[in-house]
Amino acid sequence: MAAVEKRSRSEWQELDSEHYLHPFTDHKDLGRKKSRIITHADGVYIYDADGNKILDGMSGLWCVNGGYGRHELVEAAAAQLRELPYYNSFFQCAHPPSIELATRLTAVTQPQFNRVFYTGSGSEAVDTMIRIVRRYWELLDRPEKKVMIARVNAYHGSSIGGTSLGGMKLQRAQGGPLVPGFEHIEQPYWFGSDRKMPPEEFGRWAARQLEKKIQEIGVDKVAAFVGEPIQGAGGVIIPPESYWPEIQRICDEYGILLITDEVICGFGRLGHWFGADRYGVRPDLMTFAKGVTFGYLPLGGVMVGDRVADVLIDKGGEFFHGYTYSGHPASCAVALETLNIIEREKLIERVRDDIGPYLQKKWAGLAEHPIVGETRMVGLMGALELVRDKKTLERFDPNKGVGTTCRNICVANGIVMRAVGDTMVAAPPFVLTRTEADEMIEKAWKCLDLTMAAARA
Ligand code: PXG
Repeated sequence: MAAVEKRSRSEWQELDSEHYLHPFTDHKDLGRKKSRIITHADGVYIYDADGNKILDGMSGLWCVNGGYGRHELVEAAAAQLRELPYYNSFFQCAHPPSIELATRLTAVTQPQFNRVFYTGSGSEAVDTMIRIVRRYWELLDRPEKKVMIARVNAYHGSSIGGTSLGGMKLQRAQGGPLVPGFEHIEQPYWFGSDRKMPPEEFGRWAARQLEKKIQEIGVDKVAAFVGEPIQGAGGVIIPPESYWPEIQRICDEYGILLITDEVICGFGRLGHWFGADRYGVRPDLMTFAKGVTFGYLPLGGVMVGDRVADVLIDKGGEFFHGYTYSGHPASCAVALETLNIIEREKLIERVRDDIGPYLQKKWAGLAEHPIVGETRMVGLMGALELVRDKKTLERFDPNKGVGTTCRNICVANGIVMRAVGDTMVAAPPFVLTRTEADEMIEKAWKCLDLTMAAARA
């Protein structure tokens, strides 16, 4: 028996407007336009209450990497809910799914990772990571080492910790004061720079902003550097190849912790298990969520490297931190089956060697479009820069909201892409076929035409 009432689209829209506060939403605006009600999904397609079929070029919200309609995941959840729907892992208890998953996670991560702390989401993973980092330096009798350095335009979640660590200007401007102890350096966004340096030189320059910041603050006060391997919500900022090796060098030289926030990049998005693997860095901690369950149930966590775990365990006593849903049995069972699917269907190899390169090539072809100033894509994570003038790369007037227009045109024409300002981003499921990739590119081209017409009108 379905627990969810069947209603008409307009009834749902009315109830939605009256009762539901959505994430990151202007409700006065939404009240006028009404929500698009998504009712079901299959493969790489979602369907709305009017029966429109839309290719989900964003994998939900960067998470449904295995596509919709995965019966194995439904069965894994149902079986676990029957066996043991919930028990906590406080008070010296544990249960098989959380233990099995911990073991599997340490096998797919770099060798320094032998332990995991579970959370219910990416934001909770980030908060957990912040508390672990602070605790680590306290236990080493360096309590003054508290400052964590992140990047401008980084997204690390919406908890007060994630908001403070993150570099999203508008988000940070609301509801202060923020948590102290976070500093921000420039992001490795070559297209967004004055482009006077060649990309590789720019990458080294951007990385050296970390060194400059450490020297400015004093290494005695710096705890860690945190970055998304590729910034996702910030607009798929793909760093030049020179960037991460230089970040690694600086973290090593100054002895600070290196942390990658793998909430989007983790579990295959870049054609490697983790973004850190793609860029050849050795993080001390990694935060994850989203793709670990293909988004079918909420789960997040922090992989804790030996350097940190050994100190926490040997010297730390009780760590006063944890969540009711840390290691939820059904979420862990779904994550285990997700890992099975990734391995059985060789989805990471598929992103790296097959559908990734195929889509990348087609995506690069969109650079021919008159309002596209740059295209970029690694694995299945890409962006298009919309520009007013293709020759000078001058952007549209930001007040015109051309990116938002393009996003709306995309959805109306059967494809989900997300707009970050005038940067269009895409991150389709790993199971995307070549035919579906062709469809994605055809639709994107058509939507760019329509956007150009709208922007010039
Ligand atoms: N870190 C990173 C790198 C993320 O991308 C979080 C932490 C927080 O995860 P939770 O599970 O608490 O949402 C994220 C989440 C967007 C968008 O519009 C991106 C995210 C969330 C919502 C919207 O691109 N990323």
